[in-house]
Amino acid sequence: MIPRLIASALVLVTFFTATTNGQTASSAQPAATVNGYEPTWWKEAVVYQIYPRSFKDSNGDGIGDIPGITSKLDYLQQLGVSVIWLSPHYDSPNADNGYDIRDYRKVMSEFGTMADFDKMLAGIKQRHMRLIVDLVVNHTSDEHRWFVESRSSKDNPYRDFYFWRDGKPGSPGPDGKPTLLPPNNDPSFFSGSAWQLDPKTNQFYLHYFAVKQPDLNWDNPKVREEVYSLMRFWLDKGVDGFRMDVIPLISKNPSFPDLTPDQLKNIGKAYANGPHMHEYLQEMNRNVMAKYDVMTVGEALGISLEQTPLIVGDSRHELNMIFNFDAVRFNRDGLKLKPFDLPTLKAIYTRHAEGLDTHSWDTVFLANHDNPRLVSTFGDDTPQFRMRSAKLLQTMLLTLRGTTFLYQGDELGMTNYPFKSISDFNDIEVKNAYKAKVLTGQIPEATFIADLRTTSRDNSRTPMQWDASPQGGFTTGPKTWLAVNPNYKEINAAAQISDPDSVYSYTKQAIALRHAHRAFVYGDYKDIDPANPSIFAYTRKLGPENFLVLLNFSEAENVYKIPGSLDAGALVLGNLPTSEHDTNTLHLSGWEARVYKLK
Ligand code: TEU
Ligand code: CA
Repeated sequence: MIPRLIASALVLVTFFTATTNGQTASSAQPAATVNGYEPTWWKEAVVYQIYPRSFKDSNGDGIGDIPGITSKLDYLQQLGVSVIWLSPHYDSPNADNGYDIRDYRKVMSEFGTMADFDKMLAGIKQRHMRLIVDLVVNHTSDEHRWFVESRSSKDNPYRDFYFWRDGKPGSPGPDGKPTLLPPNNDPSFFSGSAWQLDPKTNQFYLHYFAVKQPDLNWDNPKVREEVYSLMRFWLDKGVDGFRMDVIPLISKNPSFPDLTPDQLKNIGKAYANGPHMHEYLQEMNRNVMAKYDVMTVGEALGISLEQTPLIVGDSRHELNMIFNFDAVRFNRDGLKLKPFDLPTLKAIYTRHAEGLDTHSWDTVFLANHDNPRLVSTFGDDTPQFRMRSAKLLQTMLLTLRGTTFLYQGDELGMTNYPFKSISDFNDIEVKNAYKAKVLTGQIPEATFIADLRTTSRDNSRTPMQWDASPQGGFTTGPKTWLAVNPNYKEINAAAQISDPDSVYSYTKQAIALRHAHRAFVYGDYKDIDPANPSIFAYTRKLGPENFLVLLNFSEAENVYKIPGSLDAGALVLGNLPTSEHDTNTLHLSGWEARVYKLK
């Protein structure tokens, strides 16, 4: 008798001691996982990207700014977004619209003051939202103090903040003088060589992007310390994390060998994943992120799905998640769009579900400031199907596995812009390509412009369409830095906020559905009909919760028999009125989207 009592007493004691000074014990207990995932705020977040130059102008100069964003925080809160990603807001000469930073601790004068920033951040927090800012530290502006110093002389203390190399002797120039060729054949992403000769010291410096965006030398520990210090500056202000620009490119092979013909076919891959990339990301995490409750998402140009767990694996202590480019550019061939093939797109999500386990979190996005508009590229922006297909795409983005990233204006179904001539464009990538490809006669101008109407980044950078007043209510001024899409009278926020059938209202519903059901966050994902050429059908299952998402990616009616004797139960979301439920056969109209509870 006694022994059992003692035994149970013993258990009690251990339990008790465990709980009493439980703080440590229980805090030591990892939070209960959900379907194997450690629940965190940034996994459950719906992120809304703001491109500040195009969001809202508050002072009539035709350029969006921070007080303009602050004036629209209620709009974002009512939409239901939980995190705002702000594209660069720092002091910049805008060679690449802010992705060329001159001073990391100063707000761009066109966007406002630090006080404006602090007021915006406070407004975001008051509305229980969070803010992540853009960290652009693969390169700086050539007007940044560090580079101005660096280029001034070979023995300047900042010389080694960047990559300087001697050129190769080239054939004599027209004046008979020897010319210098770049150190190697590295191309820039924005056309031409990635090397620029600087007459002051007669050496070349590296710039993977524009000439005014020299790459930082992360092998120099002073550079890394400067970066960690500026990150702390913003986190200490209360910022909740970073979107990190082309972060896989930060470690270079300092001997800069020529690229092979194969590597020249995909320079993103050639420049990414250098010898110290993981070491530097781990050092950054130890020195900065580990000390704050923050979210980090890396823009992972050149990183494959297979390499992704090495960056986002929670035991790697590098980044929380990355943007892979496989889906957003699945139908892209350089400046041209390839025919849309749904099974190819669907296969990407199945590969992600199989390639990223519960310790490697994913992102879900199909649009941002570097790609054309969502509905025009993945949907159908003709008048008959624009709203329906825009809603279908929001359904997809908000029911797939990973943190959802929405881009400003897609909640309204904004479309690509009818560019007519090169003068309509602002983007340096376009202007450089025009010089490199059209003025050299490689591509006829008409073809070039026609291609860019479907692929240019400027399609997503036209000003936000707030109402039907002049300039779409983006500004009270007479002009804008980039033209407003002429369809703003039909497509604008004011017309949609109070319209229950609008793309805005539907997006709000879909966001609410995601927030209400963790199955859409942590649930298992399964494509139940991968080969179907027009229907994207997948389930999200978490414990008792089991949802079926059906998306008709064609304008044709589809009488759809759900594979695998699954029965659709109650309808929880749909972009068209329907009375169909508790059945195995559904009549899906063109671009119809439905989310059912599975029986
Ligand atoms: O983008 C990197 C990137 O992937 C794109 O530049 C892409 O290579 C290009 O559009 C080719 O089509 C990041 C920023 O998001 C982008 O806005 C900047 O221009 C770039 O880095 C340089 O900072
Ligand atoms: Ca302004």
